[in-house]
Amino acid sequence: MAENKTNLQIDSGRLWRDIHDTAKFGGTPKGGVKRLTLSEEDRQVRDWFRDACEAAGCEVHVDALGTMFAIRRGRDMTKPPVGLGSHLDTQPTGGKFDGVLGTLAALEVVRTLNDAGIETDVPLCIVNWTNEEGSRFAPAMMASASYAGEYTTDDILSRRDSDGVSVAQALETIGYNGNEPVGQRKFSAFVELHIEQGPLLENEHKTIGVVDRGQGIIWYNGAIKGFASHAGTTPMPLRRDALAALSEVVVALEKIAKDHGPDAVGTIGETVIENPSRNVIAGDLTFTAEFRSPSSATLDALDKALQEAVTEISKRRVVEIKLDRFWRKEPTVFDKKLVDAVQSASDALGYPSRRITSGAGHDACNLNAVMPAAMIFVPCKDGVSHNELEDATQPDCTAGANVLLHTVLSLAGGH
Ligand code: HGY
Ligand code: MN
Ligand code: MN
Repeated sequence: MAENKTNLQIDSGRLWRDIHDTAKFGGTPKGGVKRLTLSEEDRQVRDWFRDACEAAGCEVHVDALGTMFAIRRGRDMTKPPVGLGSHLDTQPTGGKFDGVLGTLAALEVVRTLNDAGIETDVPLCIVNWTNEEGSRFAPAMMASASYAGEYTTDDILSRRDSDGVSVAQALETIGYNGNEPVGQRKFSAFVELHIEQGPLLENEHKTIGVVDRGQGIIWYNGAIKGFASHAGTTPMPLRRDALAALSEVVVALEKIAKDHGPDAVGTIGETVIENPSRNVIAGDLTFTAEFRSPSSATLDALDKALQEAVTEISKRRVVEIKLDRFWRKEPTVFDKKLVDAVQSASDALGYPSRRITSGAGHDACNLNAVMPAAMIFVPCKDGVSHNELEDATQPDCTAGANVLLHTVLSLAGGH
């Protein structure tokens, strides 16, 4: 492992500027970022990112799902690169840091090595993974899941958003329908820097989270078929009210998550009532639901309990409730050697750190199935994320990028 030149540090002001400059692509009046995957705003930030990587001497390639790979040459180009990066798409009420920090910090690592005239033994590859968020197109972490072989490219290209636009059409519209086969580009390792999106690091005054595990996730698409009828003339006992049924499902899911202890969370994030009207009892609606836990057995128990609750509510309320469990991601245990490399880099730089499980899903969680992967967390204000209030400090972002720099140097050999 090349000695850690801990006096080598990233350019904090440049990274901070990039984070705030790119926030204008999809910037919202409240200071957040709305940059749904493969949208016009995503195209703008992708173009900015491509130009910045090329200006830093990288060669940029795009695969069939629009994932961007920026290669920095190393001494031995026959060796697989060390990968670093994250995602640039955001939630509808996203912030400036989720995904962006890890992608721009990867660019900053390359710029810092350029400035220091450091050549690495093996190449580096900065990656911007398409559709990490899973908000416009499901599932989340879609492109890295395909890269890891969980889905075929054609399956993902055919996924549609709520307006019926397919991934293939959206890629073509923004000009990022690359020709490189998904999964062709191999890596020796992948390291992702990300805000924690939770409160632990901030509460414990830790600068670095050395991520050793990631929660497992189950996603459902739900539908309830009741009977639309007049809000004024239908007696309460005769109603087959889809929205009242959903409200029971929401409360049941919340109770199930709470009953399964601190290592379980559950959410119903979306619902759409078909032909809603204030004086019509809701007949048909769709909804989404999810569970997460670091334990696979707990995920099984959560799923079973929800299926039972839905069956009981459906019978009692005489409505049809369909629950399609269409995505399950097993809990992640990151590569021990790589996690230790992150720990050593953080220790060498003197940052207070702790081991931590990721509550959120990340591309690195998918990649860990096909290569050694690890993550670095930094605190975010009040642990808030997926909210326009999302915030982080320049010193913490700088510390995370420095740990990324030295972890990558230890893996890629820097001289
Ligand atoms: O859902 C997640 O955990 C990630 O933010 N896409
Ligand atoms: Mn993210
Ligand atoms: Mn996110």
